[in-house]
Amino acid sequence: MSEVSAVKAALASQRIETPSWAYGNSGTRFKVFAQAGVPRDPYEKLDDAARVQEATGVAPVVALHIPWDTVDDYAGLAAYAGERGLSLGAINANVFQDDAYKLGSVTHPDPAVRRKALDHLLACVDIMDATGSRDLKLWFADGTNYPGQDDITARQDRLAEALATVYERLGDEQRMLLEYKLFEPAFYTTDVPDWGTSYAHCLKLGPKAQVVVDTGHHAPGTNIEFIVAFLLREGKLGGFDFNSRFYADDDLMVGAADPFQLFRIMHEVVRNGGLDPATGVAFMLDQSHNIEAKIPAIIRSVMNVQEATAKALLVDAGALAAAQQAGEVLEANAVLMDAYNTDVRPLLAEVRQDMGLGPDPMAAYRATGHAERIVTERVGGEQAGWGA
Ligand code: PSV
Ligand code: MN
Repeated sequence: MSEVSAVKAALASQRIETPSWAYGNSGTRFKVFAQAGVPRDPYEKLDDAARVQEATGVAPVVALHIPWDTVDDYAGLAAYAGERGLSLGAINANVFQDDAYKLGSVTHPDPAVRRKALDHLLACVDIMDATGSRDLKLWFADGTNYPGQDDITARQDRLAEALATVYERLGDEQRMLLEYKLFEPAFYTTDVPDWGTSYAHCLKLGPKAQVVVDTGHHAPGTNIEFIVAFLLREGKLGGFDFNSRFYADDDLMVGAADPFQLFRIMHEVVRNGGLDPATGVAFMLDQSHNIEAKIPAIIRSVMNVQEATAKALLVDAGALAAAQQAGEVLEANAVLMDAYNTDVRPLLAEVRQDMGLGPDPMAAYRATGHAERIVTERVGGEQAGWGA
């Protein structure tokens, strides 16, 4: 296999998981703007996800958020996905939208609230059994707003206890991905604020517990690619929640704010073997399309991840290693920049054509007429969105 064909093969086999909630309405805490044609239930979200897959060929997995995607029959939902060439991905637990969770969920001082949260997490594993999902994604809004509000150490103990119980419930092929986030909605302490906290809990739990890196969940200036390299080296990177940020947790399209950072992250992924499906790194999107059309925004995001991946694959690893070994700082940097500055769009167009797809996913989607159809067909009912 020539080098170019190896790059093309890697690009064709990459899998990017799209989030069900990105197909529904979302907004800021000031306003949720409704869009015509938005799905009204999880089935219509899958219909839209199928269009993303049809246009890109690399997005056949859809993550669910429970209870936003509650249905009576999860095996039936998985079958519905299968009929559309999709499968169901990470089950995202939601223990942050109930009044009971005002002071926390699994770290709440009241054991009854902790039990309620734990029961939800265990119910999510039941759903995974029905959908065939591999990953349980855990993000906790838990934390405190004021110094003295609660005991920081006791909250870590409660968290560890809940995680251990869920870990025990996981099947052999199932994993738990523990997401961290610096702040919001808690503003003083957050119980899982950073990768180190997540890593420490995952390490204690065992091999089925892995860290998930949401690219929007760090302090400004944080070197995310270092975190990625470290976690991959330790075999503890479960996956990404990709999105872009300018300020806080903006949830904008991945690669929109800083495509160079996305390239640097993907370079560490490639350098450390994370593109190999055997490592289990899940390339998930976690985005909200508040003002832009949702399906094209998701297609654009998939393309942005592909472009960063293609550039990372084009890094001349031999030349880079030689320059690094020789201490040739400028040469090493130039090797990376050469790859980053390559226009990979023609290469990706070829990859798509080799897969029997149109060269331009945005144009391919536009040509289907799906955008117009859903506006006329999806009338009545309640649009999906946060909490729906
Ligand atoms: C929290 O900000 C987060 O990144 C978690 O992944 C949630 O599950 C997701 O956003 C959707 O609200
Ligand atoms: Mn996330």
